[in-house]
Amino acid sequence: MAVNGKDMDKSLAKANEMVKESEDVKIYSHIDCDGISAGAILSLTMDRLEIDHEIEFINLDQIPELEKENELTIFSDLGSGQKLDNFQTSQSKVLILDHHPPVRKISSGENGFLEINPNHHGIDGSFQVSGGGMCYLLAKTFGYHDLSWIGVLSAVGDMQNSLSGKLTGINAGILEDGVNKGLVGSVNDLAIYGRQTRPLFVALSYFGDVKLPITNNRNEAIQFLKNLDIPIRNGKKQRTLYDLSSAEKGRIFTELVRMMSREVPPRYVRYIPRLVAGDAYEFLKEEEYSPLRDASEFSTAINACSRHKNPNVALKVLKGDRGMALDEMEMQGKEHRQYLAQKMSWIQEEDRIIHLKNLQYFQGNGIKSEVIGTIAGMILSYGDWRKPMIGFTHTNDESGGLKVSLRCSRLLAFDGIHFGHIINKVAAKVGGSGGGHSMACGAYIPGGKQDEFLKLFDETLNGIL
Ligand SMILES: [Mn+2]
Repeated sequence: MAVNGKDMDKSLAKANEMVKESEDVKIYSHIDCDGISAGAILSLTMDRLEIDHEIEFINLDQIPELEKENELTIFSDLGSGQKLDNFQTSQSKVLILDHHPPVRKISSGENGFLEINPNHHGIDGSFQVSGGGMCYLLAKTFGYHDLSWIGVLSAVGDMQNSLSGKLTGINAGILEDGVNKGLVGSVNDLAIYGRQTRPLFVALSYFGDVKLPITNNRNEAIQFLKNLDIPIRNGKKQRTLYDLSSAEKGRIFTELVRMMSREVPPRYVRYIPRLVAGDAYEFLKEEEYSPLRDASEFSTAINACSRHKNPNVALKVLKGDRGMALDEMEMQGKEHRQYLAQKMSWIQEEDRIIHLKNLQYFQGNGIKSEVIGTIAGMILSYGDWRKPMIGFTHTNDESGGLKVSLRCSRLLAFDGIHFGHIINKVAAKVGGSGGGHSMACGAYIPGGKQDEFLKLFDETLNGIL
């Protein structure tokens, strides 16, 4: 389909009318970083327009009950993939602002049902605009350009910059609004997580994708910095990536590229610079060395809230609360990190990583299904980076089903493997469903189907890996 942003602008103008005409609004948004950010943009927009509204964060498989008393129901960062027959025939108007692959055809907005989705207009919803980005485009029709920073955060939270190392398409336009408002800074930097808050040697020890001597080894990381003549502290303060001069960053870049190039098969070498550097986004109104200052770290803090079913705390912080809500969010982050560390050592101490020919997996029984993906990503650095890591755990409901999560090195994705598509096919063959990104995806499968799933998955990768 041809790119037709103009048609999307027309739809956004219609959405603007729908919102203005409504006196009470119900918002359902996805319970992840993108969805919570989307909810914050909508809620701030409603506040400014003085429209009564209520907001609820839900999973993609939760189709809400129809509440007839609301004049307008908005779905953000979800809705396009859901059957909404009840809503479609109801008296209540419906607005969907989503970027996931749509199941319905493009909507005209007649009968009070308007769905706005970039995929309907030839615009890619995985890399060019997030759910929060779609909500920002609506906020922009009211002139609220200052909410653009939240649109940047949602794109980063949705990993829309993960393959190219920067925001592109509509996301780049949203970033530009943030830069013009003096709210967001964009810098090309080392792609090492923890720019503001992590001591540099700790951040380096978590540097992933390829196993290096510094991986999970802080002493080696300290030695690495010494060899490059980079001090690890500044007086009493441990230096973070944010403190480094560009010359120092340049030395780290060169050395990391050299070390990694030695570790990977020749065909991967050309992808290495993309793993080591990328654009970082900074929120200029936030305090330096706070986790809110860096988009990537902010999104982790929001994820910690959503994964432990505490999205409203993150919502408050996004809407400006830097008091109680921020304290609570920091507490939640701490608990989250403790939980992860505990589960990580349990997997390692019990040697729970099992290797098959083309993949590796662990049975994470007892791990919360919301964090099984995070754990799979972390444990990958203790396994074999050349193969995907798959984690299994039970779902929260009574069905006895399994939640499956997969993470892999970005090198496999750069090489053209899309595990989201693969997991979708394999899950369907065992009576489940799945999908997601090329290097981070998941599925739900019936209990008792784990072995069959693994066998099929392993076979599918023959000749691909
Ligand atoms: Mn999203």
